[in-house]
Amino acid sequence: MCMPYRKFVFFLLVVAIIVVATVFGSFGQESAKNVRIQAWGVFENYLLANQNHDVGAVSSLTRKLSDACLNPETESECFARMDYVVEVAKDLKEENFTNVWFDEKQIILFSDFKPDNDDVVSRYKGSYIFFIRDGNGNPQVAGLDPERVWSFKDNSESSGVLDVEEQLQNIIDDRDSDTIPDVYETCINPEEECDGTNPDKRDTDGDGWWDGMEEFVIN
Ligand SMILES: [Ca+2]
Ligand SMILES: [Ca+2]
Repeated sequence: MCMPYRKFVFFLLVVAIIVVATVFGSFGQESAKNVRIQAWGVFENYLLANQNHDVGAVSSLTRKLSDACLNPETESECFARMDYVVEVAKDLKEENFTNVWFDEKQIILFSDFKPDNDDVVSRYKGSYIFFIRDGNGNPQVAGLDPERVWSFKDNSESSGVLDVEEQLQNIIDDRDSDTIPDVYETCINPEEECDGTNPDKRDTDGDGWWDGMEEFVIN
């Protein structure tokens, strides 16, 4: 029995929507993947340039060269800074940087935050690499946070409300994806330092830089 004409048109429409959604979805994924690969490549070259004390290469791969590297008289300090960068970054691995946020101005690569608890403190650890795009859109290394730690004192016994896992989750939840957890933007905990930025707005002041970029890189 033939499919009625209307049903057939409806069927075609559904197929078309699925195809378009799949194609656009894969473009989006591919784009994020490409940004991640490109940014990591820049970071690797940046580390190599630091390792080789290649001031020219570091300058082209980073947003801002250290003042010590602008003056030949402070070359030893410049090289010491380069060695420090290599030292703190040497254990970072590409396969851990599975996450990327990006727009036309900035890129953030970051690892999943993982629990790292001992008997006294509960905490999450993760790593960030910050990039700023140059005039051609190419990433330049702008900041490195190899071991970001979010920690808290377990108060599940006194509060009786949240267990440790829930408290951990609360301390890393970042609903506007700007690298500043909600608790540091909403100021709900008087014992914590607080930014007072908008937890639902990535770029609170509207200047194009995400709040986390401003706090950890730009300023
Ligand atoms: Ca946030
Ligand atoms: Ca901003």
